[in-house]
Amino acid sequence: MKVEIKKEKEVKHHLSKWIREDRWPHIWCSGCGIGIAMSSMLYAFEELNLDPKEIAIVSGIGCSGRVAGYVKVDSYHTTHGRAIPFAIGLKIAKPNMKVIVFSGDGDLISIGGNHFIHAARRNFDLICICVNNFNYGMTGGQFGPTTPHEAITTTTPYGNFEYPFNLPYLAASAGATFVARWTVLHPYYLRQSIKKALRRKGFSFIEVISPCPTGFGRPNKIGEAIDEMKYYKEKSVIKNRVDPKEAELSFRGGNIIVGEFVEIEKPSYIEILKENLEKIKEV
Ligand SMILES: Cc1ncc(C[n+]2csc(CCOP(=O)(O)OP(=O)(O)O)c2C)c(N)n1
Ligand code: SF4
Repeated sequence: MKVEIKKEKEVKHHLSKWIREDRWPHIWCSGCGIGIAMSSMLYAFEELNLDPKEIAIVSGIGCSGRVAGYVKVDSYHTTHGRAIPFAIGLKIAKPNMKVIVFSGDGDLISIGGNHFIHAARRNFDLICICVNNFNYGMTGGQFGPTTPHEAITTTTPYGNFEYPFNLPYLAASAGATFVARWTVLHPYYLRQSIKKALRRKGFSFIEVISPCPTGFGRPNKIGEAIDEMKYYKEKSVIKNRVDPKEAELSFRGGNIIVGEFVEIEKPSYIEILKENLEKIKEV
């Protein structure tokens, strides 16, 4: 029997419908976790049988922010820290679209932190996926608001003396109605949480803990990306519905608590907006 071997260019990836292949190769370092976070989202689209025309992705600047450019849907690579306000404008103009903000911890929580807390407070209808690699990967591994205490970065060569945010706790206390955390070693659960977020209203926040072997793993002697993945395997504990205040995240021997922590119903911003516009019309 003659076996026909397809040329490399003829072999299509089963997610190719969702990828702008003309942008390949991507910029990510080998062992970076952003690709797993992105493909988990693409599998979620595929499994929900979504129409690419009903999705928009907005990113800020950074390695994680490159996702907007790689996914074949309406996408916007905005300025640093401004993905959320851009996405808010888009969702108000196109309320039937599923608007996803996909960006890094520095982009969303440092320069974009103010937008983040107010979007959560308003229960604005967005899905916010935050790749947390504990540093500013793209610009050379500086420390940021999620860098663990005592961690070494290019700007904290003697150890970070600040304390980091616990992102699920921040999101929940600001008002987010769906809050989850997974590592990139949990792609199945991550995909399920993204699917859940795609089916609901209001502000959904999903933190994805991801290795940045270049900016964070190396200076902190974690080893290669595979060693960080082994750490996730040994230390991750799934605790769904735990109070996010108790969701520990340790890089010095403690645990990484993952799971879906918050899922509550509250009127979403778009619902309230529509209701109020109707009231004004009656006046
Ligand atoms: C106004 C402004 N300030 C600073 C920068 C430089 N800058 C680009 S990306 C980045 C940080 C990105 O970090 P993060 O969001 O954690 O993403 P990562 O690269 O780790 O995925 C910074 C500070 C910029 N582009 N614009
Ligand atoms: S610098 Fe870090 S976050 Fe950026 S692509 Fe490399 S591993 Fe990924």
